[in-house]
Amino acid sequence: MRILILNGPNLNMLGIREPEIYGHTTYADLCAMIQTEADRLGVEAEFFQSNHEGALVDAIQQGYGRVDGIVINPGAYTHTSVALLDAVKAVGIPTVEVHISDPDTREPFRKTSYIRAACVRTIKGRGLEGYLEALRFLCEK
Ligand code: CA2
Repeated sequence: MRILILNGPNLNMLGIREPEIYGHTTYADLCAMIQTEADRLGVEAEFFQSNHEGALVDAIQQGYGRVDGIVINPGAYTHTSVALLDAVKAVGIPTVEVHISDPDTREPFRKTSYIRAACVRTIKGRGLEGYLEALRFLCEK
C-alpha cells in the first residue's frame, strides 16, 4: 500500500513561525513522524509540499493508478480551491483532509472547505497527530 502525503502553502514554515497555532515541530520533523508511523503500519509514504496550487493538482493527478490513498493538508487552498476539489474527484483516490488547527473555530473565511466534499474524512484540530490518524484510517479502510 502506498500513501501520498500532500501539504499546501506555507506548511514548509512549520516550527519556524506562529508556534502558538502550529507548534514547534518542523516540516522535516513532521515527515519523519509520518514515516515512522508508515513503517509501523507497513505502508509506503510519499511526501510532497508545494506553495503552488497547480503543482498540488499535478501531484494528485500523478497519484492516479499509483497510490492507494492521499492525506492532504491543502493549507489556505482549502478555502479557495475548486481545482483541488476537482482533482481529488477526478482521480477517485480515497483522500483524507487534515488540518493542524481547527479552521472552523478561527476566522469566518476559514469555515469553507471546497475539498471536503471529495474527501472520505476530515481530521482537524488534533495537531500533527491528525496526519498519523489519517494514515491509520486509510490503512484500515
Ligand atoms: O490548520 C491547518 O492545518 C491549516 O490548513 C493551516 C493553513 C491555514 O490557512 C488553514 O486555514 C488551516 C495555514 C498553513 C500555514 O502554516 C504555517 C506554519 C507555520 C508558520 C506559518 C504558517
